[in-house]
Amino acid sequence: MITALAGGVGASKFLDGLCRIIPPEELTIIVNTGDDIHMFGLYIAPDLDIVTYTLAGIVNPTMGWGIDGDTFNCIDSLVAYTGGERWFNLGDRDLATHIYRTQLLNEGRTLSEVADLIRRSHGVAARILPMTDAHTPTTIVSDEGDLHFQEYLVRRRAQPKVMGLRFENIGSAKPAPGVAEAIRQAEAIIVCPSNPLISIGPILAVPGMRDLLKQTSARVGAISPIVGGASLKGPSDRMLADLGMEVSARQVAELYSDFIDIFILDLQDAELTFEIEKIVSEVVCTDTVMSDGEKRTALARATLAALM
Ligand code: FO1
Repeated sequence: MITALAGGVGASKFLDGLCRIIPPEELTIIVNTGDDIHMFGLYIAPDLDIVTYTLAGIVNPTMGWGIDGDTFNCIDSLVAYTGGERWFNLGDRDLATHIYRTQLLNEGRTLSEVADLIRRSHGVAARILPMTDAHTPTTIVSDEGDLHFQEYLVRRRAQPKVMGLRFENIGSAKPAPGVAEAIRQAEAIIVCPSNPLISIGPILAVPGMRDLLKQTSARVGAISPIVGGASLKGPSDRMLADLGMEVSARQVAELYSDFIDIFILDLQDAELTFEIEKIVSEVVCTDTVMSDGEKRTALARATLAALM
């Protein structure tokens, strides 16, 4: 059994590769829900949906989120009513997921129950768990004031300077059902190449999570989302710099150094191997840039070979 910690787009590409080389029913994915947001009365869970749609083979391949070929009629009509701008693109078919999820949550089902129903109806064999059933949205403390993560990332295109992060309500959150067991019982645990601050960070901030990762007998490996001093996708590099951290794979390794056994970094960063070996017991250097399907599976193979 393999357990993965995942954010959105980068993680999903890796997980797609992984599911092509192992039986997907042997995989449990613990997903960040700090990006979750209420909009138009609906509960939107972007990373859960990105992982589900990618593994179902229906994600928009250009954007890495949303459903391929989706249309945007409903959101355009909604925006016309409210007189606002269409800054968050909820597609018509994607909206069905949010309506279904919200209806079930309103009926008293938990986020983990709903995530399971949704992934099963899309024929996804891997188990997909939210990190917690509580709503713990990420707030970006910025030079423009406090912003919900999606407002910072999508509406303001990651332009505001990040001065701090807050994971709301995290202190009282519990790991979702199945999360602790998936970490304790795994043969190997993989931290996907996701933003260490706002994708993996919220998962690690759920009380008890870091201790579970430190105590598991499984080997834990993390893949760097920073390559050559820049993030491949998203604002990880800018956020690290804004928060006074080094923009490097070494910095990512340091953020995880208390619970990982292996750090996987890109060939472009090979010269950092020696430095990272001072903080993590094993360092593996391989091609981590997943520019096509073959590279996704190659990275998954290299990661498993290092871990098992
Ligand atoms: N990202 C964007 O950059 N623009 C969007 O309009 C947008 C809409 C959207 C709708 C549903 C969904 O599940 C994800 C969506 N994303 C969008 C992606 C999302 O903002 C982030 O990439 C993730 O939260 C980070 O993993």
